[in-house]
Amino acid sequence: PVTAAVDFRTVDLRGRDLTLAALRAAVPRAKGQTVADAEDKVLQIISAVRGRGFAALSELAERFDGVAQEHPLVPTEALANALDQLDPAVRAALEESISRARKFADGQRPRNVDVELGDGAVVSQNWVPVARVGLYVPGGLAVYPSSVIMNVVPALAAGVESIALASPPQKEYGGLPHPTILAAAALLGITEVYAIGGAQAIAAFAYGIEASAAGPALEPVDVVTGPGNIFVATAKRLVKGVVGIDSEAGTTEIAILADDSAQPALVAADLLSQAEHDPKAASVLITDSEDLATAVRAELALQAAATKHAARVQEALSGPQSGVVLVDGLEQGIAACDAYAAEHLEIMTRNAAAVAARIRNAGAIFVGDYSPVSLGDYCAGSNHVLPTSGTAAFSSGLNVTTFLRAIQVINYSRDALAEVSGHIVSLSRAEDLPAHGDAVTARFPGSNG
Ligand code: HSO
Ligand code: ZN
Repeated sequence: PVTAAVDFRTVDLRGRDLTLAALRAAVPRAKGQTVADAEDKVLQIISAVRGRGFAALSELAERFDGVAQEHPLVPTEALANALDQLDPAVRAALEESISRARKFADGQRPRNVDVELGDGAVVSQNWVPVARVGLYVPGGLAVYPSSVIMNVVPALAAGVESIALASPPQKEYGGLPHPTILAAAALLGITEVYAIGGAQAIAAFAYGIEASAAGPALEPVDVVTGPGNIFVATAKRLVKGVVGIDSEAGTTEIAILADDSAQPALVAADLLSQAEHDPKAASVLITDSEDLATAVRAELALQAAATKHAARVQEALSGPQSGVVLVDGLEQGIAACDAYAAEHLEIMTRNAAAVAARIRNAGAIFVGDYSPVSLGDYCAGSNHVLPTSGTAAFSSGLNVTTFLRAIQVINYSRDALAEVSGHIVSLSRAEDLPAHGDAVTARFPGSNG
């Protein structure tokens, strides 16, 4: 059989008692491809878009996408046409994906709470959607109608009223985003779609663009979400604070924690599936079984030779960001998973659900032989916009709360305020802010508080 030259390297952690920081440094991860590296270029793009609006966007569309563009708004007829011409099998699949994503998103909506802290002393927490969001759907090496669903469905479930979508212009489609992306947007009832790529889309959403001779304004948004390459992830980091963002969802990663009970062909197929996204994609196997590692390597060589995007896959699997991490056993395996904090983590061990319950850091966890990452990419109901490059240690995948704020509402009666007024006065004196106390005592003239 034909095999591909895949250089899937080994990191051997066995017998080493490493601190968390040392473990983090030891697990495979791309160096020199960090957000900081892209920062200069992205800052230039952001300032061009802020300074010169649609004119800058059309120059960038020319430079990066090779298309001539006056205004990036996609005409509504183009959306309707794309839906008309959509392959029925793809339409059915998108509809199933939307229906599962909707059910799960609706189930996630957090409940408002009212807590009575004393007689007439009520504090509430209300979840309120942001008014307007900008959702990014990448282009690049593949077409991602599934990412339209992953962005739009939780925003709709949160109750966001104004939704704009952007995706790179495609030369072969007359400068519009890919027709399947337009069709997915139309299926979800989204009408404000822009042909804008990469960092420039994030900048346009964050700062907005005023109306001009080129066409109508692009109103600024409150939250920007969506996956993308390193430039998109960097742009999101740079506009954070001006707008809210989801997580840093950059180049894709899969880690698999497996023991000797795992099936090598399935482990290899899953590692390969995410390597297909990008030559910089990361595929990591964490195992205590040398036999499994050997068998997976052989499978990777076979499968990587036969797959459609063989060159991309071989580059990804052979890069420094991919490889096998050999561990002493389950405990060290779990520690390695937490240190790596994968975007996607598959558990292919005995008692997979119990092992999964012990993982602290991951964007999403896929349990057992029948929950591959591809299921989550398209049709599980879960979201595929997830934190990458270790940011899962502190951030979450896209979900309904990404588009909500928790607003606390304070409602005390006269008597309820009187009950704590002395404490407020004491604390205001302790902080040398006596006017704070005065604001309370002013409500009770004649009493000696
Ligand atoms: N695995 C990607 C999402 C995706 N895969 C879209 C296929 N299409 C990042 O989670
Ligand atoms: Zn994928």
